[in-house]
Amino acid sequence: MYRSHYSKEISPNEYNSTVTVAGWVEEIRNLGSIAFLILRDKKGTLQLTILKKKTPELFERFISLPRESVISVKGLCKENDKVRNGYEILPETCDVLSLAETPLPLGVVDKVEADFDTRLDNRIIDLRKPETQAIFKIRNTVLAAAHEYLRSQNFIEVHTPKIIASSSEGGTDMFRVRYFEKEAFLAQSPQLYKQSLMATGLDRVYEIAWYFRAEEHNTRRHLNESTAVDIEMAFINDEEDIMNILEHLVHAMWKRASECSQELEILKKVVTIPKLPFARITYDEVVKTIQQEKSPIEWGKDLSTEDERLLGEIMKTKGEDFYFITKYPLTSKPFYTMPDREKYSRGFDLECKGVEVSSGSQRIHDIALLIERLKACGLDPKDFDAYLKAFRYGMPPHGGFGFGIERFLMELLELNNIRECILFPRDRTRLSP
Ligand code: AMO
Repeated sequence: MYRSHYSKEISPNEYNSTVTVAGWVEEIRNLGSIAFLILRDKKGTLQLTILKKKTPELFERFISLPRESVISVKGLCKENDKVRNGYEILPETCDVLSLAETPLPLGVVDKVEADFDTRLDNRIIDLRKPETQAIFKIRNTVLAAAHEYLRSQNFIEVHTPKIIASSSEGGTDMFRVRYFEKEAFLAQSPQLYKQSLMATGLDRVYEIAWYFRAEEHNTRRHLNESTAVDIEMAFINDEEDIMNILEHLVHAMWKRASECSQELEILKKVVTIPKLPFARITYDEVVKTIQQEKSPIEWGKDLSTEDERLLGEIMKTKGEDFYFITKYPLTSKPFYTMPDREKYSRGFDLECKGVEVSSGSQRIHDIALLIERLKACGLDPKDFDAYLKAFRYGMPPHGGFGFGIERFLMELLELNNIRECILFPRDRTRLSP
């Protein structure tokens, strides 16, 4: 193997023995008779120290290596308390595994920050930066926490089709695809399938997957391809049962993130674990509160970005970073949402510091009411035949939520742009890399 140890896994036991390390050449400092090469791997960096007198041929090879080339080096590991890791490696042999071209389109350790588009255009190099990698390491950790929490609550993981025949969230922002002789769409949500599963006896399911939205607007918090944690559960009393799972899920993910001390240090962030339960505020209360702050919102309309921001500030003064907005008007929620007292619904959103991170609801499980609501929303029940079938032969009361992973990470790490939280973002103008 080209590597026996990662940089951060060399312990004092290895001092005075031969190790093999491998990675990218981050920096070379040539002081004439001695050169220092900083080698970077997944765990961090280490120092190679090359003495010209001792290994003249190796010295020449090292100082001419272009930055970001990939090498594997075998050498003696020596204790040195002047070096950051407490050790340095004195190379004996070096395999150059790949030479990097010059100039680099983007520096990895440059002091001057490149603009965001240059970073995204060269994402492979951008992802070599410890601060970019830290986001994806935290992402990996919080998703592990999500799987663990949901499984501990008896949810089973499922995977539903992403090429679908009808829309669940409204037709305008669907990507159309040609499916042989028919027209199909890319899924905006697993909505219709996760609900259908409630008719099978698999009464708690979750899915972590990709979704596609052809939203035209290019904002700092929208993606055209994003990932989400979705759940659906049956035999609920009302939406409160769903909100309870959601707040505990968020708490478990947030808590696990707070334990990523190395990554948080790299990102210079502190994550404070929110207290449970999260505040609940009804839509009516929200409208009243923000109208007092001169918002032009009309009852029945969805909150604008500015309304959400305003509410976020008000809730902050009350010490609430997370809060549910409950009892939305029926008109502002999708057809499958359970109505409540005439004009209201059992739909809710979870907000974090003025940004929606999740929405969910109790659903309609009575087929007659479902057909009525489809028609009231201007939809043709015939287009939903396959979905409606699930309601004809015994469907328990149920509900669920969708929780955007990139939105969550953006808020968790207080990042300015949602594109930071996805490896290769897709937006209105970006389809590559
Ligand atoms: P909704 O449309 O509110 O609900 O989406 C759920 C969550 O997904 C995230 N999200 C997005 N993230 C990035 N870019 C986008 N364009 C984008 N659109 C949505 C948000 C949002 O809160 N079927 C329902 C969920 C349910 O009721 O179970 C749905 O899709 O974090």
